[in-house]
Amino acid sequence: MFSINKALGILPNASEHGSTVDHLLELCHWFMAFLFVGWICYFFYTIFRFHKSRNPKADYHGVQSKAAAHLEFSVVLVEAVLLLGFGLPLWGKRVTGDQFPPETDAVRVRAVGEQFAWNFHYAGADGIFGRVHTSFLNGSNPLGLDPNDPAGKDDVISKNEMHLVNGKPVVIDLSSKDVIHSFSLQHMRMCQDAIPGTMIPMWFRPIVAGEYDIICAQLCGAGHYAMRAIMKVETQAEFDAWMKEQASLRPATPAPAPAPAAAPAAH
Ligand SMILES: [Cu+2]
Repeated sequence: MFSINKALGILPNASEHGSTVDHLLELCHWFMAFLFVGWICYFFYTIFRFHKSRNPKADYHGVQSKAAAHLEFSVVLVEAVLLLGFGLPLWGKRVTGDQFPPETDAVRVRAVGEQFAWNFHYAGADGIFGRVHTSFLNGSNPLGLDPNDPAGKDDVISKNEMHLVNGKPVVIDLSSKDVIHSFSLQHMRMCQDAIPGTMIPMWFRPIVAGEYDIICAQLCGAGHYAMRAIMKVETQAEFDAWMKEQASLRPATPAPAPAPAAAPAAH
């Protein structure tokens, strides 16, 4: 069957829930197409019907028929069904706590946006995220990992590259270091604003292995166009190998923050 989504160039879906989002999009597009054609026909009808030559004298009674009101009500009804019957339940599944997969079954990632890159933080072999604090932030410690926290010793930090396991759910805790960004995973049918000072969880299950784009969907500054990262969906073995490689590349402890500049000497 002809699909408006496809005609508009929707990217292939790679997540478990994505087909339900596509279904809703397709319904909305058909409804919009129907309204568009309807309104255009009505527009031309009014041009013809209320032309000056057909109505030389103004009619002070106006339209008596209730057809327009009934039509408007039907449009509102269809929109309410789309929103309450399809949209809200889909949204609820992604944001309500009891729908999230158990932590032990999921890949857990912290994603932190900054002008203009995405940082990813994995808990490493011990499964515990090291403590982070803004006071530890510097060029070689982009997430402010506390060098004194033993839980953080094996953590994996990656820039502009997120790895996921095919078929395994992922829980991403999303945040930002500076301004509002938006973490957009078009193939996964996921998009969430990254807001400084907050940690927003999102989850999905990737079901098609491959390499996908992660883009920033919020105009966040002059380099916004280049704020792009890669998402690799791979087998558990490939994922474990990548983790091992990243852990071996990481220096034992992040470099300490540079000492504050010395006060100028008094004369
Ligand atoms: Cu951005």
